Amino acid sequence: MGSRNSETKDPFTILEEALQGGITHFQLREKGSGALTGYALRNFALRCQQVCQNYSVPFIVNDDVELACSIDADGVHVGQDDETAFQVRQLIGEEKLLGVSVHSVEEARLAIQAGADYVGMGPVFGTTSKADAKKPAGVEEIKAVKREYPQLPIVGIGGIIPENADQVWRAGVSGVAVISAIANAKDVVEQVKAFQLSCKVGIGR
Ligand code: 3NM
Repeated sequence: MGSRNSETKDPFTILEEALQGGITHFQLREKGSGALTGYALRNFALRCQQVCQNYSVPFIVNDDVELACSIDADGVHVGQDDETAFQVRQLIGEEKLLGVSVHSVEEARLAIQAGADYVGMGPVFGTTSKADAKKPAGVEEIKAVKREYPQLPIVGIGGIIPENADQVWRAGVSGVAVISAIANAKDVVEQVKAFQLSCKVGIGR
């Protein structure tokens, strides 16, 4: 989530409520028109980081390796078009989490070689939160990566809501990443709990 993913609510309130609801990771993704830059971005990131620390939840930065290192974030997430995962692993060292967006078994293989701790796969469903999103991929490729690399944590992303999350869990993901369904929820705490329940339903726990 970034500073502009909700038109009605302050981002720190959303983050605080999402943490109260029980999110397990937070990724700062500041993109699109009106995105913060420079000191404003750094200050926004530091405030999000502090809120996450209050709940002992890892704080991950999307794309911006320099920002992540300068504020000592817990991890970095990069796509296929960003600095290569291998370069990022060299820059951030072994301690920080490295997440890589992949779309195939081959990209997953390369991400593992580069030292990824997890991979993001999407968009599973249609999304309006990412301007350059590919077309919805469903869950077949997630299943293929899971079959090939059963130990690799996969996070599904893109258009996921509690009502469709069960099929993503069943495909074998370790987590789902969500922007709009949480940022625009009437009751953020309840929405996060609905996602937790979808996991139990989805994998029959
Ligand atoms: N990455 P929402 S889809 C940030 O396919 C992002 O890699 C995607 O937002 C990918 O939950 C996406 O609102 C947007 O659909 C996710």
